[in-house]
Amino acid sequence: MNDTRALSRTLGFLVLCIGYVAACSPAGPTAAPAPTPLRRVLVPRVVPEPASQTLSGGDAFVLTNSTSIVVDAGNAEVSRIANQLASLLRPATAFPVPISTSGAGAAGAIALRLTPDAALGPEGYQLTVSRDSVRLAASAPAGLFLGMQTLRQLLPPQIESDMSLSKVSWTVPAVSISDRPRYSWRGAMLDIARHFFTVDEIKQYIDLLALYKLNVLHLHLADDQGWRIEIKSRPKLVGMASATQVGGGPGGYLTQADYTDIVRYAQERYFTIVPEIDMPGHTNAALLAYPELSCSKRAPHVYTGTEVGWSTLCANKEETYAFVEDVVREIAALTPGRYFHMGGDENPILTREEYSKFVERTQAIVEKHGKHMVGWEEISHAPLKPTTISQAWASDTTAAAAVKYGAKVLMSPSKRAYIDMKYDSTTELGLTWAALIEVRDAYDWDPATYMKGVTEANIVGVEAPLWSETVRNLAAVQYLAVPRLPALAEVGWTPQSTRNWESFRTRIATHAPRWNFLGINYYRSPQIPW
Ligand code: TNX
Repeated sequence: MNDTRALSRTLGFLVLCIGYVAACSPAGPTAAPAPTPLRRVLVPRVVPEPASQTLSGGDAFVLTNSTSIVVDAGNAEVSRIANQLASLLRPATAFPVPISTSGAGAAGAIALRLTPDAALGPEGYQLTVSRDSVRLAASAPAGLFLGMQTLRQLLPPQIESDMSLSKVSWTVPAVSISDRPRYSWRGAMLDIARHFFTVDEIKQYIDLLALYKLNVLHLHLADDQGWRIEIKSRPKLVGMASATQVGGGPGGYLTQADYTDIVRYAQERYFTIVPEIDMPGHTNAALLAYPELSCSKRAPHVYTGTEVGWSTLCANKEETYAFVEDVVREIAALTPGRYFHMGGDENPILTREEYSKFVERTQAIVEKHGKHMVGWEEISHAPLKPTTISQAWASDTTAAAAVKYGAKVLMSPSKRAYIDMKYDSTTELGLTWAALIEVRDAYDWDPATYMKGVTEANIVGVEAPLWSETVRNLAAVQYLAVPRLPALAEVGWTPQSTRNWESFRTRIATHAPRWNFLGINYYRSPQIPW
């Protein structure tokens, strides 16, 4: 942990002690006559809101020095999740939290169990907390991992501290939760092309997304300003093409080993990595390395500005498809997830026919390498396979065109889900071309009715893109993402009928102390009762 993160965690603790007198007082929360902090501790605070939950009203479970985690013997994956939970609980509590495999009852313990239950689906879970035990059950490991995030949020925010805090009462309210997501794709996109982000920064972003039960990280790996992933058969891509970024900084790229490391980290958190190589537009960096892929005779130049829609691969050259083949083959081989994103956005240079031909041939290459294609909504100008996913960002006509091919739609409407937009006119970071997006704008919309011709059955999920023209470091990423990303996470997870802005704004307010402990920079929206 670096010093600034440690410092911000310590500051988080101090802020918390001011806001939550009861939780920090030497006598613990029950002794101090502090009704406001106590009430705050007890209000529901889980984000995204579970599909169904009941506060039993009984005594809370209290984590103590003798609390253990119990798992069934013989399942290494469940044991790994138990270890993740123990690693979450140990630093702040300083309790040993041993893990045991014992068939016997789980009195006084946290039990993690796989039990087949079709109603829960692959990501659902059941969490039952009473004074005597915490029982977390799911039909698949992903459900246990997601349920663990709920348990985490039910604990006091101090649980996120990496210093031990001896005066906290580690209670979990007595609840019964049965939960599963609305959509199977709950994503965030990080643009590491406009500004480069390191492996460690990407992992820290995954950690934040995991807290809100997202399960897809889409990496935008190439654009005009930089190429960000090593392709062994195309070595020039990691020369000059990767050594630039917006504003002229040094750029950078992920080696294949780096990418594999991210994929593994993501898998351990039940995330799918969706790699995007934006083509045929947004390809100036690729053309710097391989100018023969251009239709134009002019030599490409390093580009560090932020204009879009001016570069393209040549759709009429066979060399272009040999290049696409090399890139897709190598990235597909490194990617266990089912998808390859080919970009496809903003290309006014190619004719409709040329563009369409490029998309169709790329789609065939992607399928040949065992993946399904994803592309920004413009791809529906070409005939799409039903296995292809169109990422809707602007127009209902284009989204509806994808539906006509039987393709599914991933909802990223720029006026709601583009977290690179400013919150209001005073926000320093961010862009404004789509909208100013306050937290309520990000929260208050229904994917199933947002676009004409796109209904619930056509939608795979919701994704929050974070383009990085103005975003230079992780603190900036966090500021734009929080609290809009938790808002969009709830759009993607919670049934529409259960969602409610008033409830969201009070629940998310209780997360600020947690973010302080985690060292997460966030926007103090005036819409939230902090
Ligand atoms: C549009 S929307 C883009 C990106 C920019 C972004 C900035 C879309 C598919 N493409 O190239 O980075 O706006 O908000």
